[in-house]
Amino acid sequence: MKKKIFSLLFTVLLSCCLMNMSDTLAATETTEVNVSLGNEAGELVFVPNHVELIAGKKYKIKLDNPSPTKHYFTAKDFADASWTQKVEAAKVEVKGAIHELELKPSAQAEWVLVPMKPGKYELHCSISGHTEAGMVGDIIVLSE
Ligand SMILES: [Cu+2]
Repeated sequence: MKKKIFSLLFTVLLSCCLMNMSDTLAATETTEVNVSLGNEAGELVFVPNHVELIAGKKYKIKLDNPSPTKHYFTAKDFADASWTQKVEAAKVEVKGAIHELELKPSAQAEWVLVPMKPGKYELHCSISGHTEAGMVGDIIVLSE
């Protein structure tokens, strides 16, 4: 019986902590970062292809695709090392784990997140041939 009460208390405490963490993160200032997938000339590039962020700060990564073909923003390790508040696109809000976003021509999406772990993370477009053609980049997360 004692054990049960203890584990219940622990669960309550733990969920309080997690909720506080989300609240704190949600309340901090948001820095906007723009990244284009491809360009109007149809080149297979990210613009910019190098992004520097600071761990623990909140960012709104605004993605757009000005090119005539569809592209992916794939950054799995970066996503795993970040806390995602939401992804917003075309009036839809997606919450939870995100690893990859697909943007059709002229599409836009906003990814609101807090990078949690310093490091160098790779970014690529996972459409066949695009990575090889140079559609790669890196995301550097600096410590606070
Ligand atoms: Cu691509």
